[in-house]
Amino acid sequence: MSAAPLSDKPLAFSTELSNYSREFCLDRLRDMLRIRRLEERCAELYGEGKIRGFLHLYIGEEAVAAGVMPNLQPHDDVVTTYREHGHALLRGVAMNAIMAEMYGKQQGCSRGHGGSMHLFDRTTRFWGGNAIVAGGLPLAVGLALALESESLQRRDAIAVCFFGEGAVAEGAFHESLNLAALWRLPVLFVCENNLYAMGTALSRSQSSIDLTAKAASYGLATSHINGMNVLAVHDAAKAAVAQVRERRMPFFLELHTYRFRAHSMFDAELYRDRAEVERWRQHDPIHALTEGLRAASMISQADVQAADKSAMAEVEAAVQFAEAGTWEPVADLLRDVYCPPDQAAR
Ligand SMILES: Cc1ncc(C[n+]2csc(CCOP(=O)(O)OP(=O)(O)O)c2C)c(N)n1
Ligand SMILES: [Mg+2]
Repeated sequence: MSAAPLSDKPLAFSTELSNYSREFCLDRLRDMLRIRRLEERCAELYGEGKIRGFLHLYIGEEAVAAGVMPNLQPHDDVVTTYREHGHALLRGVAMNAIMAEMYGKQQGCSRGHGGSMHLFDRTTRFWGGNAIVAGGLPLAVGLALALESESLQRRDAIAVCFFGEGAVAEGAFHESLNLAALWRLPVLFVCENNLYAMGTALSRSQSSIDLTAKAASYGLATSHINGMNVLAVHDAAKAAVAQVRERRMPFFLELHTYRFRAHSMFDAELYRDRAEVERWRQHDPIHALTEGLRAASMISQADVQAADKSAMAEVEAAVQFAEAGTWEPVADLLRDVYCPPDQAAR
């Protein structure tokens, strides 16, 4: 697969739909709608003060998680960034547990200790959101190293790491890619290139914005595709996952995407103009798939409405679950807080 040069414009939705079954396409639509409706509700709840702290929405980027995740096996390892609600959901973490975590309730997937940026779930091998830019990459390398030294049970498992293009400016990015290639580790690096790291455009922080060239310089196989097209993402991820699984070598997959909302709930968005956001909204991954499928007569308006209704019902049930949840007793607040003994004595 060749790396297309980066542009500041979205790539066209050009997929041969007849390669996919109706049910497969509907599932991808459902996946993206579940993320979209969950996050829209979270934004409302934030405004009501029900969800507090940091909240980074993935709205606009859903095709990335929805395209990559179905290619993974339950025994694979997954790490992500703080913009990880969609990844957790599609990895199989229950929406109830995600919403309760957003509220900081004990029934949350991190027992209310993590909040939006630290969703975590051992049973689905979802090893967390991570607040540190590039923080997940060394973890993925370590997980893959463990896989290669482990018993035969998980021999064909891989580690998958989602991160933003802002990670490229960090030393951990380069160290991780280098070691993964040097030690021949099965890591799929999924770079969600949404063009900005907070308010900094990639071209303002990097002398070269060809990220696949950087990855290739460490010996990784790479590909770069339209991250607004869930089917294209799925196909590219399928090929990449197969390579990593079979060859036990890392792969760098760059998805060109865009976040429609602010970086977090505190962001005046002075670094991009509205026309640019509008241009990208024309390539909304949910709308693009829906329209493509309807034009090909693969789905009806009723199918879309049913998928949307089901997503909204799931979200409302999750809100009820979180509302009914319990706060951690004050006496337990320090239970998982580590403090060296000499500090504790002070
Ligand atoms: C090591 C580190 N430096 C700085 C920050 C502050 N920070 C939080 S998010 C962010 C931007 C990251 O952008 P990117 O990796 O592109 O991810 P995106 O938010 O676009 O998904 C920065 C600089 C941080 N969290 N960690
Ligand atoms: Mg970014």
